[in-house]
Formats: sequence, C-alpha cells, structure tokens
Amino acid sequence: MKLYTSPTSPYGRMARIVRLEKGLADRIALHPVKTRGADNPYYAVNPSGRVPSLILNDGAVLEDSTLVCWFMDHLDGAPTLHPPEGMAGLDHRRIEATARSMLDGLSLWGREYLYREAEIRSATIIAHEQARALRLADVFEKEVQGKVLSGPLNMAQITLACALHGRVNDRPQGFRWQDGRPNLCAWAERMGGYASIVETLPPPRN
Ligand SMILES: N[C@@H](CCC(=O)N[C@@H](CS)C(=O)NCC(=O)O)C(=O)O
Repeated sequence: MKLYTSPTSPYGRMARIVRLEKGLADRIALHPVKTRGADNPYYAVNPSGRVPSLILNDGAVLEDSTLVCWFMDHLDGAPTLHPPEGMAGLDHRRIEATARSMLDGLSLWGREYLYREAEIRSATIIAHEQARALRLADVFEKEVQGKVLSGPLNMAQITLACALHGRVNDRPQGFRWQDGRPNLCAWAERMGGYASIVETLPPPRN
C-alpha cells in the first residue's frame, strides 16, 4: 500500500502518526508529494489532488484523513486509537470533532498567508478564523485535563496535536495559543514525548 502526503500537511501528519503507531511502516510506503498546480502528476493518483490518500493493493483510493486513519487503525482487527462504538465513544468523538474544527479553521486561515499575496488577503476571513481558533484554544485549555485528552494516545489527541504541536506561537500570525494557557502548553509538550509525533513534525516554513 502507498500513503501519499506532503510533509507539511497537518491532515497528512495524522495519517503518518497512525501509520507509525500501528507499526505499518513496512506495509505502507510513504510517498511525499507536492500538492496544487496545473498538471500536477499527483492528480493521476488522486483526482481530488488532496492529501493524505492511501492507495490499497487492489488500487482503491482512500482519501480524507478520517477514513485513512480509520482504515489503518482497523487493519489488524484490533483498533487502539479510535473510540468504541455507540454512546461509550461519544466523549471521544465530541472532542475529536472540536479538534478537527480547530484544525480546519487554522488551515483556512493559514492558506490566506500561503496562497494569497498580502493585497488580496481577506481581513474578514482572517479575523473570523483567528477568533474561532482562540475561542477553541480556551476550550482545550480545560479539556486537556479530562480523560480523553490525558489518557492513552487516541484520535482526539492526534487531531489536536496536529493543530498545535510543533506550531510556533503566532503562526498563523496572531495565533498566540500559548499565551495564558499553561495546561495547553504542558499538554503539547507531553505530546512531544511520542516518537510518532516528533518524527512527523512538519519542516519549518520560511
Ligand atoms: N478533509 C481533508 C482535508 C485535506 C486537505 O485539505 N489537505 C490539503 C493539505 S493540508 C490539500 O491536500 N490541499 C491541496 C489542494 O487543495 O489541492 C482531510 O481530512 O484529509
């Protein structure tokens, strides 16, 4: 099987973390790709052009970090990172969904800087996403003390880690999530104790 992702994608990082945590490095080869651009050869692999995508041995293309991570965790029939079925898994799913909401907003916000010149950036979008991200950082300042985020590694933690871990304060500009949030800082530091989290750190952007 082949896992396609860019080294900088936080969604791809989730898949790379699960691949390592589940001991799948020998069965799933990592294929680093560059996304975007006209005539990108990656479009022949995954027509949506998004990463991560996992190409199964029969050629099926799985895209979206949720599905890719679910598949890899369940491949051995003994999932360890996903919540249990039914209401027992609700709290895990609730926190994971909120972490994904933060990650989605941060990605949108970051793209204003990555792909738009200063003169065409939307101040409205930036302000909206900044306020959302900081509100959610306040939520997680409390949530990190709860069972789901302080217990054994799981998808909620991996999702939040990909939103925060390795991110310098003020990136995107104005995302000062570390300021006044000691619990969240301690949590992000604790996540740095996992080899899979450290090994998948995105390279620094200039
Ligand atoms: N919901 C998707 C989001 C994936 C996503 O947006 N990936 C970005 C990189 S961070 C991408 O592939 N962008 C390339 C493009 O939009 O063409 C997931 O969870 O995998």
